[in-house]
Amino acid sequence: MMNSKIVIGSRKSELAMVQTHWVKERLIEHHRNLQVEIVGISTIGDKNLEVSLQKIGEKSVFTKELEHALEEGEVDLVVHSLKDIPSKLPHGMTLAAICQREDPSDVVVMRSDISDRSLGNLAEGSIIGTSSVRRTAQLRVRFPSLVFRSIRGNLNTRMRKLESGDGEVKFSAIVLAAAGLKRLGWTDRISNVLQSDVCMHAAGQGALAVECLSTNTGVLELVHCLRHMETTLCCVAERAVLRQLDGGCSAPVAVHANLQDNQHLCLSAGTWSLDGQQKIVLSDSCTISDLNNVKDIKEDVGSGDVGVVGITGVSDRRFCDEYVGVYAGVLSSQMAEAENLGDSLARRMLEQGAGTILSEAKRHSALSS
Ligand code: DPM
Repeated sequence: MMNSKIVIGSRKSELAMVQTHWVKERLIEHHRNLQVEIVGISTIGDKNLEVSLQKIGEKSVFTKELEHALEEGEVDLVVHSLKDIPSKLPHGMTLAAICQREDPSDVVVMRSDISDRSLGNLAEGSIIGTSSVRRTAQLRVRFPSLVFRSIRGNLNTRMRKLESGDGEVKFSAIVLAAAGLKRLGWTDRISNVLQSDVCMHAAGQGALAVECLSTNTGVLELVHCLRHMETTLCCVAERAVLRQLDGGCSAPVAVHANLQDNQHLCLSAGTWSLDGQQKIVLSDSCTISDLNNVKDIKEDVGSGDVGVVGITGVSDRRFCDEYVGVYAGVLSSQMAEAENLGDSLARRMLEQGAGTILSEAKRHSALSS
């Protein structure tokens, strides 16, 4: 073993730390002698708790400082929620692994004293907390009598604001990603799961990603054990839509991909005006070739104890192949198919006017938030 210590960078929120520890545990399971240190780093998204995401306006609100630490060599890899990672990565960065996805759905958490209610039977004018224009646009049309208000802060803060209010504002419910609640052990607070016909999720929602310098073949090799083929293909298609539509974390773009029979990749994607009145939602699917021959995504590099530094085949082209920022490994041709599916679906959306809906939505949300 050459170098058996790695440093992982993470945001400091409880959710980010739980996610990073999960990755650390999986790595130690696969590489018994590995020593892992975790370093907490604050991001703009964490520092500006009172300003809405749209106003900060940066696509990389949650990732910039972590990437800086990678560039400076302060950390070897960083762990993020994939949905917080822009579809265009800064030059020199790669997503070395996308882990098996948790439930990607959005869920409703009702305030404790009205936990038996649902969005459909709340009093007119009840306030629902979410800062996501994607969620607001989709839910406004379905529940026109409810009022949607921004709520910021990490999950713990939001749960507190739900129970005790936020200044003058008294929320009846908040909308969150199922994955975050599950990881924090708050599954029992979920009142309703929103199916994709009610609220489609964000690109990459529910999946964790490991980012590193694309030249760091040691880390690319080390994290192979974390890669999950089905999740990776779905997320490449979803991210391709986001990139093609030029949506960031503050755009009303939603998606849903799944792989059926280990062969058919099905993708739906939509964009909405902020009031939800205008929308373009399309679906398509493609066949992913030879997936049964790629039995195990982990097979393309050695398993067991590996050194962090030192790998053969560095000049091999496969180490450079990237799809929407995601490192391909042995899956290059399949990832290209997934990426094409997302690209072509988004191009059809643009032909039908998605560009106008999106630029209007972005202009309005920048003004109002
Ligand atoms: C992004 C959005 C939100 C986060 C926008 C969106 C939600 C903001 C809000 C891009 N990142 O989804 O339309 O609700 O005000 C975030 C969460 C997770 C990752 C929390 C959540 C955990 C789940 C996961 C915040 N990022 O969405 O409830 O791993 O996907």
